[in-house]
Amino acid sequence: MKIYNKLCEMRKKQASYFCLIDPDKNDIKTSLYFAKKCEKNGADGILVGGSLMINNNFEANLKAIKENVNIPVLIFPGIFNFVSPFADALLLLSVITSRNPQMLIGEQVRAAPLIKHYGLEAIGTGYMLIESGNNTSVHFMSGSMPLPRNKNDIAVAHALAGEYLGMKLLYLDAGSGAEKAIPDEMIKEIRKNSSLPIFLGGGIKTPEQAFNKAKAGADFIVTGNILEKNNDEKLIKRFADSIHKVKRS
Ligand code: 1GP
Repeated sequence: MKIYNKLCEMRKKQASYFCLIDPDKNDIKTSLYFAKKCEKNGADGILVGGSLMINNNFEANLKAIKENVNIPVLIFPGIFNFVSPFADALLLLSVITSRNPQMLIGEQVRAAPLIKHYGLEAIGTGYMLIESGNNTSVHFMSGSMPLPRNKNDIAVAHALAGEYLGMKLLYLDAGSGAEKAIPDEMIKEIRKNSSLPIFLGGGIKTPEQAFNKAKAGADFIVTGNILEKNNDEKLIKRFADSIHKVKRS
């Protein structure tokens, strides 16, 4: 089954939990250890990626993770050279809140021939960057102004535009290490107006917060920083359990 279809099946049952691993911050041994802990403690999938590629560690990390866990492993690319066959699929992000053509279509054009070469499943993703109280790496690196966090109508218009343009899912992101996560009200408004699967991350610090974001309508909750800062298996389990409480059927 294609991973996109699997994600659609997963969202029909309950909200899901994805852990983000940034290969620039981990060597292979650490990434692998962490990915296994995530799987063991109830995570439903792993995202691998980041804003930069400093250590040239990406593909080796990805391959090690993919070969050692059974949950979906998705590439979450900052730039076009995050393309590798050692994943179940790649979220082909277009930063639809941006007005920077490089992030809207330029990076995707660079990535496309390699995606075809590898026969990798690419999932067209409308990536929405939401203001989060601080300047995160993705704000700066994408050269984009984030969408104001209190403008639900503008957020809905972007989500609709993404859907009408044929994007297959939305990724709502406050940016890694965001001070403030995306407001529940904004998620509810987008959920009311869009039928697309929603990934959501950035600045989520507690299982309760994750539960609220899932309850508001996000299908796949992503955490990165909070797990990097706390090497705590129990925390992974608490996140997974809280998110899984949100049933859809
Ligand atoms: C970043 O959504 C992810 O793109 C995760 O953010 O690292 O703040 O959890 P955090």
